Amino acid sequence: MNIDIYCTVIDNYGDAGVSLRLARELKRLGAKVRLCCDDLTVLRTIALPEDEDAALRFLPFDAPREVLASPSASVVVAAFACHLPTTAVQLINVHHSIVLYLDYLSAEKWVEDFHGLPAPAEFARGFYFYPGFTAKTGGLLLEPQLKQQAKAALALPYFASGSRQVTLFSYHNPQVLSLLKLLETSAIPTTFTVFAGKPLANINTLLGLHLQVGESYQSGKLCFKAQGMVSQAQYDDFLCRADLNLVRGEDSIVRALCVGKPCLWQIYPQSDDIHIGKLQALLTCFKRALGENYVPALTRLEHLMLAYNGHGSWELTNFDAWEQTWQKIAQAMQNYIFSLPNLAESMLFFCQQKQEK
Ligand code: TRH
Repeated sequence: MNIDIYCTVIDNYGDAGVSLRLARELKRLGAKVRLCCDDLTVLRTIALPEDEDAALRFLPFDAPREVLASPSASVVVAAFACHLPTTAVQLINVHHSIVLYLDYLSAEKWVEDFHGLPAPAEFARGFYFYPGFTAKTGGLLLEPQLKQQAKAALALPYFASGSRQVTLFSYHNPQVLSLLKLLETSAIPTTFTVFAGKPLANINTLLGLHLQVGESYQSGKLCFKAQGMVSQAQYDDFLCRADLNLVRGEDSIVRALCVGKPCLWQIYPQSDDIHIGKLQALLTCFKRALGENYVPALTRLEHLMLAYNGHGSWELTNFDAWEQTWQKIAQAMQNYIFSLPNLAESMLFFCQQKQEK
């Protein structure tokens, strides 16, 4: 199957990140993929050189017709409501390609109803394609390698390095300060790997520092290490080795959940606090999936995540006692995540069915 994925980078890394993971998975499953992106610099910051080969090509968003037409794609993915370039639209109409409108990830219930529905406004064979947290959605990008890597990391004891290893990938977030105060009360010292860009700027603002990539700062039991951006593969590795992951956006929360370690999600902020409803929908989904026994702990986690996102107060006082419970629910959440469909497999299956009709 020849698949073209179109992606525009609005801000940050998530749009390119998800498109890249999807492209890589489709390639692994035997498709020939072209990833057309309007910011190849962002894409190549998080990709590995070996990602690009005969089966996966990175192209500019407005790639020329002679390139796109040889051969023309049988499936076109328009990621995150991007407007397809004119050349792509013309070729889709000539070849009656299937068009999938890949949407943002959400655990809201309505996603199940809209996943796979025809979207005939623009093209004869256009469909909405929703990632999600239930078997009735397209599922998540869960490649077998990450599953193996996460399981191997979980077999090692927590705090193996002698301190709590925390990855910090956030937007501007004053609530990080409340978390630091809590961690100062822990019996175990904490080392933060703070990623460059918004997370590092946030820590510098909150602590009145001028920390640069490569530098460290120690304050009591807390140590901060400023880390440059790495490839997705290396970031996954950081997540697997950490004891606590502070993540943001849709792609890093999925990776953190896969890893099966405690995590806090700073969800991408939207107007009218729409994102808060989405955050609660995720916790509701886990309560439904994991059952009654997990509801009290998941409710505590929900309060913690809400507080981390600036909604509600920090009720937690004994971090160390809570952390043990947290480690157990993180593993239960991982088991559930691993039971979900692989988005790339769902996509190929969906397209094969549509092609047979
Ligand atoms: O970068 P993000 O904030 O992306 C966000 C959201 O996706 C949001 O929906 C979107 O609309 C907005 O951008 C514009 O967070 P996210 O989704 O977690 O994506 C981060 C990507 O960056 C993910 O693929 C992991 C990757 N990454 C690396 O490859 N290397 C790194 O060093 C780090 C810290 C991240």
